[in-house]
Amino acid sequence: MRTHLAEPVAAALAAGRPVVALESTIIAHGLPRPRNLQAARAFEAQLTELGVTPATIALLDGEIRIGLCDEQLIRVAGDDDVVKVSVRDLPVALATHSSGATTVAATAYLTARAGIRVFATGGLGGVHRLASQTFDESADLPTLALTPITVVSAGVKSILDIAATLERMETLGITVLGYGTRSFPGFWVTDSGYELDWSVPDAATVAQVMAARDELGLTGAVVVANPLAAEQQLDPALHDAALSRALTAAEEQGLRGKEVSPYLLASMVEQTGGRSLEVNLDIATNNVRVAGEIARAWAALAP
Ligand code: PSU
Ligand code: MN
Repeated sequence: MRTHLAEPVAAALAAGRPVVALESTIIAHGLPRPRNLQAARAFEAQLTELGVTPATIALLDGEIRIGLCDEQLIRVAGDDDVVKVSVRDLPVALATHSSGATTVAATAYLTARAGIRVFATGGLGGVHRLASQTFDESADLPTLALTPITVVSAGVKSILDIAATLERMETLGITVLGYGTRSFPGFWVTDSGYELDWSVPDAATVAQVMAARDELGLTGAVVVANPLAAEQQLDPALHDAALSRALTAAEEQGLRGKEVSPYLLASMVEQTGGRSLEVNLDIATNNVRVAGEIARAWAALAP
């Protein structure tokens, strides 16, 4: 078998105890070293403290790992041969015994396949600016349309075309819930300026939505959009200035495919003098907490 469930994850699933999956591309390619390893460990510790079993997802030497030990986390955070793996890369990575960090799309797919219902990330991929010319839309969206998972994010990164991403999520039948808000978050900033149709007050309501989704036999994901508190956000003026410089730099580089998102994230860190990184870590911490609460509410619902 090429899928390895870590022992604590297998035990929690068998007993119906709460489990939260964590994405690894944010660790390997979304956050700079050595903060990425500290963050990966902190996310897991945060869940353990809540009584939730963490399951960081990655590929190591051609094997699917659902839950990593500390040595394996160190590899994902530090090894240069850990590639970015989206859904279409999964079979190739397995067949060639490669190691990879999984994007939201690949994590969602593997997480649902392992019987885990909730996962946490920073921000989802989506439709890139100028996508009408480049066709650059993250595989996160079509995968979430087909995957029974609840994913907690701070919306989509403002490097993207947020309006187009929201339209695509509507088309694809992805349920989007504002967590305590009707304003769609803009990742580093609390409010993207776009309104959502639905807001839920708490984790118990998200669990009820998940149950109703199952009852209806729907295929798609539930996206829980969880904004940062206003006092934690990146100063919107700094954000806008840094973003326009990052987008210009990316265009000058002529990047394509899977390089685009990591480049823009790293460029934002540079353009904000490291401030966007601190905010990114707060975002992920905030999402991990909410995902833990949802997993607990879900476990409490199940018979
Ligand atoms: N959110 C973050 N940091 C990240 C990403 C999301 O806070 O690094 C990653 C996710 O793995 C997401 C990916 O799936 O960026 C999107 O990449 P692309 O645009 O190439 O599909
Ligand atoms: Mn892309």
